[in-house]
Amino acid sequence: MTRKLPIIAVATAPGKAGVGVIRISGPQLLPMAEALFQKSLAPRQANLLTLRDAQGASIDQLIAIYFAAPASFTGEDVLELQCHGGPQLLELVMKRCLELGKDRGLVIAEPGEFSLRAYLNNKIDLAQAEAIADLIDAQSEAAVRGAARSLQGAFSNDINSLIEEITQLRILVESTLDFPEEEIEFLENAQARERLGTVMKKLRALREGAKQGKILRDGIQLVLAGAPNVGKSSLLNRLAGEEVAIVTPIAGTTRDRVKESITIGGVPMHIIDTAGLRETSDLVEAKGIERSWEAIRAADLVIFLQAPGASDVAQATEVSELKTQILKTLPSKCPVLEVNNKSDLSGLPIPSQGKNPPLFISAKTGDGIETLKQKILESVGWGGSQEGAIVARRRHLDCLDRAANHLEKSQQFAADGNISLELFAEELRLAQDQLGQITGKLLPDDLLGKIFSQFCIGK
Ligand SMILES: Nc1nc2c(ncn2[C@@H]2O[C@H](COP(=O)(O)OP(=O)(O)OP(=O)(O)O)[C@@H](O)[C@H]2O)c(=O)[nH]1
Ligand SMILES: [Mg+2]
Repeated sequence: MTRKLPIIAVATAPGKAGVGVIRISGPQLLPMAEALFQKSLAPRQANLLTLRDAQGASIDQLIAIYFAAPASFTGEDVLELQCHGGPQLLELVMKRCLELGKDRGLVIAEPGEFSLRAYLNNKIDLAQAEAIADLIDAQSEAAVRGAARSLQGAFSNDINSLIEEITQLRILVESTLDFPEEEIEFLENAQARERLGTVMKKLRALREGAKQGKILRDGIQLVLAGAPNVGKSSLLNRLAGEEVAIVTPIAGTTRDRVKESITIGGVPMHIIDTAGLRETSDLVEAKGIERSWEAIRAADLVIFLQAPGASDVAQATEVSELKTQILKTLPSKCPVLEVNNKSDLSGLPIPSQGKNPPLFISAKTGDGIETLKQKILESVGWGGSQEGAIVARRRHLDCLDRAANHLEKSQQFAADGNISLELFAEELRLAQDQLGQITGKLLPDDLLGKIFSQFCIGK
């Protein structure tokens, strides 16, 4: 994990391009860099140079920039080669570098190893390293901006200031642990409960922001489910703005899941159209329906689509049975939006009843689709504001949840009749550890390996 050998990788995407960048990082790189070009390299300057093979034949004319440690991305010496962007050419350049760097132990970098080194050399913290990967993987403009904010440290700063506040509280508490008879007095004098209350409030706000950040990063798995022929595929096509799925008047048209990614209000949505749910003796359709249930089991949001025709009693019962079955299958906390399609057919004005009027749309005419989009965003808890948004991961949310649990426990140990300063302080410490895991201050080594191995090579 913490090897000290110099590493090399192509930093740009595979394929043909005007420019392809190769990056080398390691301790004391300058002699190797100068041996490559047989020229001295001025640090932090663009050097236009020719790279030659062992026989002296030119491989490429390129721009080399040398960054001396610690003023580089990884905190080590870094050599960046901006070559012409041909895959074969980059391979040749890599080969030549590996040849000349052999004595120094130059090896090909593992996925995420450059970012890992930046993290280990304290150039960035873990949340920022994750933000680099998220910036590159961002699926919408809002996600790009959120990842950039996290990379600049917006999320880490909030976490760090919370850790600092907990530290101050711990210092106060631990300094009075030796005087147990004064526990109540201490809590009051130090305004410990109020301060804890403030920390908890800030943590809640941070969690809310991180929840939004996870939606921005991962998007939403939105499953369109319902009986055959209600217009699921038509709705997918309407939302996607193109004919992605086959639509016919025949019930049972969609046999397999059809997936399309779009953005709604800046939020990435992975929409999954499924086979209509019904009893069937057709083997292929039955397999498709099993896949519909699988999609429902993994959904972040399900749209349960219905259409007119359910007015006769038998069908109405079927619809309500289907609804019950869907509700039973969903992951816990996964919201369901009940939507009535084909509003153009019924010819009725769209009714509005109470707080949550039923949603009526027409996939055919586009009626009600804008309202549906708003409802989709509301259902998944999207706050609507992208200002100041960051990106966050499940890992961050889990740490914030665990930290909140510890703070709640510490609050219990500060409650009248149950005061224990020792346990109060211990829960504060545990909450702080959880927050520290987000920025990587306290992180088990195996987890570190897991996080960075998900990066791509050259990052
Ligand atoms: N009038 C009207 N017809 C619609 C609307 N939406 C879909 N349809 C029609 O309803 C029929 C079924 O539509 P699909 O989108 O294939 O329905 P589905 O739910 O995907 O059906 P399966 O794949 O069989 O489960 C087609 O003939 C569509 O043209 C709508 O809003 N209004
Ligand atoms: Mg369909």
